[in-house]
Amino acid sequence: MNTIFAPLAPQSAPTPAVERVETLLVDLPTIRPHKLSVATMDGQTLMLVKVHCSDGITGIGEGTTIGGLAYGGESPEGMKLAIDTYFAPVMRGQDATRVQALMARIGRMVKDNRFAKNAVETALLDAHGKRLGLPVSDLLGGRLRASLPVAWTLASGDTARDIAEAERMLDLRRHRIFKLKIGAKPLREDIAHVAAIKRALGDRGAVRVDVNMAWSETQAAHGVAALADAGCELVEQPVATAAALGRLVRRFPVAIMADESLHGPDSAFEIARVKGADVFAVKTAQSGGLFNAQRVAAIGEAAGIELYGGTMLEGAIGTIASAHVFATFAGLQWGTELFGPLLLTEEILATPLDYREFELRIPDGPGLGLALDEDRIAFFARDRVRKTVSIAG
Ligand code: MUC
Ligand code: MG
Repeated sequence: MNTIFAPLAPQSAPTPAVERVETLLVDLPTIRPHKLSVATMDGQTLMLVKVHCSDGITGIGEGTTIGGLAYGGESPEGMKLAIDTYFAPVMRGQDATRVQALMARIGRMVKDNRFAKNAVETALLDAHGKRLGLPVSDLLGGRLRASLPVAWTLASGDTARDIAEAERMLDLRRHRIFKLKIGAKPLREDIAHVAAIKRALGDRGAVRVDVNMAWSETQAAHGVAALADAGCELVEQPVATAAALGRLVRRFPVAIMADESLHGPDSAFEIARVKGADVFAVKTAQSGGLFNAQRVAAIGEAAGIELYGGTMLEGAIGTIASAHVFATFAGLQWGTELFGPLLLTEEILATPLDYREFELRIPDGPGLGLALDEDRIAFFARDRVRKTVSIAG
């Protein structure tokens, strides 16, 4: 054979690799103080991560917490530091198309840091979806629904104000499920607050509560019974420990939901093993990523535990990443609380999210299906020099 004219092996495109990982903190105000038993929030900090790939594609992810370190072991500032210092060197030069393999590599070098891992995995999946022209939900097996029911959290700290807020949400046809944050006040006051709101809303609105672990088991024994009498249909994490939560599940017919005690697949398995909750509040950040959130849901479903799509009050990016995941759950009996962006005064997307008829529509474009308003993000970014407009005259 004439070697000079031997056909060349077909040239395949080089495998897209991670080129650069960029992080930034974006501080946004909330529409009103948001009062939880652990903290009062006047604003939210989004830790945004951009993964720039060698094929010119950039994926974006988000990490948020509630009240800095008041809710859990990670903060936006800590996530940024962990990603810049420890994740980025492990990611640079690696195949950007093998998301699970890259997350496993990160997992070998970085322990814990579930929220930061979730942010990075979101960015990798966003990039890969854009590369393939597929929504993230397709990368996760495909969506079972086009939109998700969304609860609203009443947490102004004032009963009359909360009732007025709920009425406005009903009028707007934006929310008809209301989650009340309690646990900061004496039990008797909290119960009166819940009962007054349920009385005002009647059958027009479902009422649930989140105690954020504030009660002891004996307080919870009184509290859960009184809440059931007041018409509350779901009690989220009334006590801190998984063991006490499991005992309450056996004691009361009202549904008890695990939130803070659910830290990904291992804890999901432990709770499922003892049937320690009626409902799982699945959160992508608490689970340590989108794939892990699917694993938590699968464990819950296998154990007969019902599902709810939770939030860490993420902005638009984290919210839509969660929506892509929750859309793949077969059972989502308690809907979701993906209202985070609506708690913020500022829009950071070129096209706002579509909340209507009590549901959030899941974007169907490639990746997360979102376009950022980069000027607004730059404006609200921490430590950025603000652009000022000088008026000549
Ligand atoms: C939590 O504990 O569930 C969800 C809604 C809200 O207001 O706070 C979060 C966190
Ligand atoms: Mg909760």
